[in-house]
Amino acid sequence: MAEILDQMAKELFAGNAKAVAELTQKALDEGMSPQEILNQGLIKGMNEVGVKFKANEIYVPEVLIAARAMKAGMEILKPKLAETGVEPIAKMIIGTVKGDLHDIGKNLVAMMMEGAGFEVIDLGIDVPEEKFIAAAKEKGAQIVGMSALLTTTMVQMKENIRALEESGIRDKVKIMVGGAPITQKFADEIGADGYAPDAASAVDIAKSLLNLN
Ligand code: B1M
Repeated sequence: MAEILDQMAKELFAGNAKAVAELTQKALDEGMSPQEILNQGLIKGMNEVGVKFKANEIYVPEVLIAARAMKAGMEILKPKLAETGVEPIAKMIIGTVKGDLHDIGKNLVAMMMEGAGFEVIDLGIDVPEEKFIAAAKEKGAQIVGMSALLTTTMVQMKENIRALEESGIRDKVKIMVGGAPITQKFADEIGADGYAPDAASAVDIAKSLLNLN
């Protein structure tokens, strides 16, 4: 039984979406629980992707291909997870800030977070502060993630944090920021709770912010 899951993790790491989908279905057919398939197959494979990506042993294209394979497995698993009432480890909303259209890095972060068991609500690009606030309230998110790639839009993060404070939900969420021009120093200056330089570290930071490590 465990062999299927090991194989699934390997195929996911290799970015073989078709094989991951087939193995996910096979594991379900053989009576494995959706939770077990998620944790020991899909998340295990994605964790390995995160480790290698952080160590510069694989790069963005490989991560994107692995993420697509993860998605293929998740499409089969998601309805079963819903049926069995398996809860995500936490909820995160994420978006690229107002005025900014870059989303490759943000999408990678979202995929890695999903791969780690978070429910991710992706608000897309060019997201105004009202949308971050409304989504955080409506979804009951524990983490608000913001991405910016331009020096002209990174300042919008500060505006968003101010707006979250004014809306009264600042203390109910952890705010995480990232993107090429963002630094730990900038994150501290604007009052964010966490900063991650890459998608794999984003998972570690998010977990530590929520004491899930
Ligand atoms: Co644009 N662009 N771009 N661009 N673009 C940059 C960012 C730029 C550095 C290129 C350059 O001049 N050398 C420059 C910014 C300069 C600056 O601000 N100092 C720039 C510019 C100027 C522009 C335009 C203004 C160009 C123009 O029209 N004159 C324009 C702006 C549009 C807008 O946003 N309003 C523009 C447009 C575009 C495209 C649409 C053509 C395209 C985006 C396509 C898309 O995203 N769908 C694009 C691209 C592709 C780039 C470059 C080439 C690549 C960005 C990228 O995807 N990197 C970029 C130059 C470069 O970086 N080499 C550039 C790969 C990605 C995986 O990395 O996004 O850093 P990154 O994400 C990483 C980490 O940062 C981190 O994890 C990710 C994965 O490890 N991370 C987080 C990201 N978000 C996070 C959130 C977190 C945690 C970690 O927590 C929530």
